[in-house]
Amino acid sequence: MTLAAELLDIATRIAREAGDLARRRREEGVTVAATKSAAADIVTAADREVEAFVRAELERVRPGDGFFGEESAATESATGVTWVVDPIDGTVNYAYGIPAWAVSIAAVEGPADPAEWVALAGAVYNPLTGEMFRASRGGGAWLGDTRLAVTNDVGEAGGLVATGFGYDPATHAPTLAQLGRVMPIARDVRRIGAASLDLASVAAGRMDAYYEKGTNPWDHAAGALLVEEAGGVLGGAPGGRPGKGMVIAAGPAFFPRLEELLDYDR
Ligand code: LIP
Repeated sequence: MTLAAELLDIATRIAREAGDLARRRREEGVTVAATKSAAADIVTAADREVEAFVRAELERVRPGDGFFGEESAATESATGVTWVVDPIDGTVNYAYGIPAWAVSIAAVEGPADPAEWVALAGAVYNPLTGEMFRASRGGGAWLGDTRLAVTNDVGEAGGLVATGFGYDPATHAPTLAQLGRVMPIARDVRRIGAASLDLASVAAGRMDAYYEKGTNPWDHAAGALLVEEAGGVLGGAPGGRPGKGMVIAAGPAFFPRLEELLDYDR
């Protein structure tokens, strides 16, 4: 078994257990534990508990690996492998009871700078639909037994484009200006509220493209590998064309049309 396949098995098992834990906690009710960058940027008690569970499991089965999660301090890797974890991606959906949130777990190799990471394995699990999206480097992207492939020719109607809006009010005006530029080439626009599911949707051909400014590695590391392994093109994420601040993902024909309308830095 290759290292990537081994890491994917671990990511998949832990994502399933973590997602099921988060689902059970949701059934008991939601406790908002804190806010982060803005009042709207919330952390629930379940975010913290699920991240602690994932972290402890990874430490047990892969001692020495690094950890880079949304809710706790990062640790450096002694093995070259780092786990990039969002225990509940789509926390606002989770809190409101909207069934679009996921556990996102990626294993990456590389130095401390996330821009230089190479993702080896990634799992994105939506416990409410039971869908486990998974990919390993060179091993393809999968949903169950179905190998995933991005869409390519979007035709005259334009692409179905997913996006997101950051919590920082200073970014809202430029974000809306970018959206205005994209609309003419979009069939329609979706805002799902969980970056990992947006990227998994592009990998699965359910969306033609996704872009968002201001996501963090834990939001996009696993999903970016899904897109790459499904034949998509990436910008601004590990494995993608250089660009910081914005992630862009689409099929090979649609990607350049979208990229030329967007600005990675704004
Ligand atoms: C969220 C994303 C969402 C994005 C938010 C945030 P969280 O992750 O997935 O789509 O627009 O900025 O990063 O905070 O719910 O894990």
